[in-house]
Amino acid sequence: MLKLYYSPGACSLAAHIALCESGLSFELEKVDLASRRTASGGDYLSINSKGYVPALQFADGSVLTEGPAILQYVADQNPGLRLAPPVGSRERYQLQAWLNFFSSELHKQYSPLFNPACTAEQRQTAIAALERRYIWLANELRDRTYLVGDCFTIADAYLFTVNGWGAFIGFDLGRWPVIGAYQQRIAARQAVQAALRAEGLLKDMT
Ligand SMILES: N[C@@H](CCC(=O)N[C@@H](CS)C(=O)NCC(=O)O)C(=O)O
Repeated sequence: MLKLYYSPGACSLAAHIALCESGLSFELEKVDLASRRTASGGDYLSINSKGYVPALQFADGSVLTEGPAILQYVADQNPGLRLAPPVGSRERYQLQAWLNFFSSELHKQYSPLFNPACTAEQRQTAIAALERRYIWLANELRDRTYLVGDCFTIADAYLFTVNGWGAFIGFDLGRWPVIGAYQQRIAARQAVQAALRAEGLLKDMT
C-alpha cells in the first residue's frame, strides 16, 4: 500500500488531499520535523534523506519525493477523475506552470516566516514578495472557480494548502476576498475535509 509521510498542515497536506480525492488506498505516517523521527520511531532521513515532507513510499519500499511530482503521480493513477489534465495536453503544462509557481514563488516565500531565526528585515522582504504574488493571483482568480479548466485539480490542492499558512504567520489574506471565497470553495470538498480531519486540523466535526 502507498504510505504518505506528512506533518500536519505542512505542504504534505496537498498530497494528502490528492490521495483522498483519488480514491487510492493509502496509509499515513506523521513525521516530527524537528527530530526527523517518524511516529513509529523510525529515522525519517532513511526514508527521505532530504529530511523534509512529503514523501510517498510505494509497496516495494521505494520512495518518491517533491510535492509536485507526488501530486502528479497520484493524479495519474486515476485519469478519469481529472485531478490533472492528460499528459501531453496543453492544459497539463498549464497545471505544471501553476505547481511551479506555487512551489517557487509562494511556498518558498512563506518558509522564512516560519523560521524563528528570521530577522525583521528578512521577514519584510518575504512579506513584500508574497504581497506582489497575491496581488497577481487574486486577479487571476477573479473569473475562475478552479485553477485549471472547469474542475478541481491537484493545483487547487497545493494552493489551498499554501494559502492556509497565512493565518499562522500573520499574513492577512482577508485583503483579497476572492482568495477567501476560493479557500471556502476548496475547503467544502469532502476529500479536503477528510484530509484536514485526519491531520487534526478540524476542531470538531462530530
Ligand atoms: N521542495 C520540497 C519542499 C518541501 C518542504 O518545504 N517541506 C517542508 C514542510 S512545508 C518541510 O518539511 N520542512 C522541514 C525541513 O525542511 O526540514 C517539496 O516541494 O516537496
